[in-house]
Amino acid sequence: MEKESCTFSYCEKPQIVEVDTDILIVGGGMSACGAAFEAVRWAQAAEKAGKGKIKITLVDKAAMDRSGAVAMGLSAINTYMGENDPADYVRYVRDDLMGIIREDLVYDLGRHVDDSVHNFEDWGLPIWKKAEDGHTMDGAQEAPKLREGGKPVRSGKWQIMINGESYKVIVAEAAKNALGMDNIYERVFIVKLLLDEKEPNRIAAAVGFSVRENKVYIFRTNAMLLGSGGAVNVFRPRSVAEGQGRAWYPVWNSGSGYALGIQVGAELTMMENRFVPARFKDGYGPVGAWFLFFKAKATNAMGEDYCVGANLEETKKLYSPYAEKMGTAIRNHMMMMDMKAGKGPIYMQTAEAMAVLGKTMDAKQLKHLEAEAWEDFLDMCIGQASVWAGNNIEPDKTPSEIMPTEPYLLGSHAGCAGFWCSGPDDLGAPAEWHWGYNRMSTVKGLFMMGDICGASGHKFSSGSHAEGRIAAKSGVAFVLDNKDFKPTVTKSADELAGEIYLPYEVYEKHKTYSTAPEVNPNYIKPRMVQARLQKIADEYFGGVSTWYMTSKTMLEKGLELLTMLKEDAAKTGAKDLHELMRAWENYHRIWSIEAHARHILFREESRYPGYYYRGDFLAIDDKNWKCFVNSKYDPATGDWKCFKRDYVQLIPD
Ligand code: SFD
Ligand code: AMP
Repeated sequence: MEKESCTFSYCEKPQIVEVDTDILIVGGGMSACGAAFEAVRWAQAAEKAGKGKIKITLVDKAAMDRSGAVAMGLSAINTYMGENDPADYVRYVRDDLMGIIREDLVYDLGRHVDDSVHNFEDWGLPIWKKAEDGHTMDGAQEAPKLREGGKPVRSGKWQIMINGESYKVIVAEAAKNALGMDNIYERVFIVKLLLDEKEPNRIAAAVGFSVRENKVYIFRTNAMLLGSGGAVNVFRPRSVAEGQGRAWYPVWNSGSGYALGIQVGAELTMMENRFVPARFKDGYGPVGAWFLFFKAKATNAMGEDYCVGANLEETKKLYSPYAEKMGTAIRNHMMMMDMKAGKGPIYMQTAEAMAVLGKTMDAKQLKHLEAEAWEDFLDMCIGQASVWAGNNIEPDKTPSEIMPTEPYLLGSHAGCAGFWCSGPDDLGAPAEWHWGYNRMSTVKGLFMMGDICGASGHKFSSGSHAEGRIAAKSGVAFVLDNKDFKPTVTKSADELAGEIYLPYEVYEKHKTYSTAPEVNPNYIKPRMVQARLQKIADEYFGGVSTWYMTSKTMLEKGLELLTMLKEDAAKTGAKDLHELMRAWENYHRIWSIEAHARHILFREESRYPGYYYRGDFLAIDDKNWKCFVNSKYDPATGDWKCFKRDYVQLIPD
């Protein structure tokens, strides 16, 4: 078929908006909000010191108040050090992520994260506190702030409870106040990044389009802070038909974070990793508060703990010494053992847990406990509360089903897929782990934060915010050191706009060829691309339909099918701006899943049982694979290379 191009002969030509800035923050989520807040502080200090003005601009595909993973709110902050030692945090993250993390990045985060949490409280986030007599007070009750010595209610060693329905609104407000709305572009979807024309491997610009107006944006920048999240809906979700918008990871994080960086050649690390959370069935409600705060047990249908006895002994045979650490992947693995043996459904024993807690409570406290159980969902996953209501589930009377979800790609929860970034230089890390600016990727001037900064999971909301601040501080330093840089973009504004609007043009050109424009031999609709992508990923790369199982032969076949999907996806037809966004989201998903599959193929072992399995290498093989798997796409040649980098343990056991 002829190659399509956009000359705006069929679709309306957009207005082109060009913005010149010193720092461009891409994303408006937790890390981007942290970056905005911190960048302004350092820029103001630099200006006061006579170093000139630094312009900071933020662009988000959505509205910051409710964009990203924290849109619906959260009921816990999962990373708060308090009385704990950041070195212990490193041990915890290392154990949970099967032994391979960048300990410099994780330690660095641990030593900075609490200040973000203290700020959240100052900005109005209600944090639960322990009263003198040890009872739990929710955030509405009068109590000293954390900064003033107030004791948080810990659900686990690292997690604290909050009344967090408005968490994102509060954090976004602080970022917006710092930056000023004139410097913020909401509902502008970034499609691709551009390298500088004159200086090799140097970031220069980002281009995108408004999802509401007929406008294309070109942001030329000196430094860029990328925080546009991980990837959902790359694998076929468990939910079907009209429920398909439901997933655990936010449906609007479509792999842009990965795709944008990969395309300009930033080095990736641990992209073979993924996250398969155990969640309340169908509503995807969180389990952490139930396990940690309510002390509930998860069992098989016979009421047996699936993480002990024969299951554990079997698991040790393949996955020792990691099995014994009982991390997230290992717990999943043993749950799946029972599910595959027909011992499901798996239940969270909510009623038992509440009965135990209720033993020491009076009627009023019991009512409060029940409210807390509902609030855990209402604060962060309203759909799950609806599932409870719709299925007549009263948590104090009935257990609830849990299940492993479809896989997601991310690096800030119990996952670590992302970019290889420069770390701090004061923690004794190998010299090749820091190349000048903290959190800068291997592309000069391009910084990574939150879900897409790799090999450093368990940052969560607070840690992503803190990481945004770390990246912003070094981003400002970078700009001050490179003041004279003038970004140069090779392509003209019209060419760039034509590339972005191509799916629109394709649709307009051919739409009358068939009676129903939805079915047309000249283009493929975004929905169809997505269905095909999800089917390939699910069936060949280890999704739910194969119980997360894949192998060399399956991966190779899937990658072959992906190549053909890419060819067809280049002929996507988009009927409006919304579908144009859907088209580009799909391209970003395809880049993300390709990186994922290539990494799994390269790592010849099953490092993350419970997340995915290589049937041809079912065990963990520390002798050959206790190392990072990194990769790099070369934008000049189109080659993609995977290679090993040494893992170095910095914090002793
Ligand atoms: O229940 C573009 N997380 C939890 N953290 C906690 O501390 N406590 C919890 O309770 C948490 N839980 C939880 C969590 C995540 C999810 C998905 C759920 C539940 C359902 C983790 C944190 O939320 C997470 O670590 C951070 O939010 C990560 O921050 P960041 O900045 O990496 O991603 P983001 O916040 O999702 O923001 C992404 C932004 O990018 C924008 N964007 N903008 C422009 N152009 C494009 N092409 C773009 N693509 C994306 C988005 O709009 C958004 O602004 S629980 O599991 O434990
Ligand atoms: P979740 O609700 O599953 O996202 O978990 C919230 C927090 O609790 C995260 O820090 C998890 O790592 C942790 N967590 C969840 N389940 C368990 C468990 N069974 N044991 C220990 N930690 C858990």
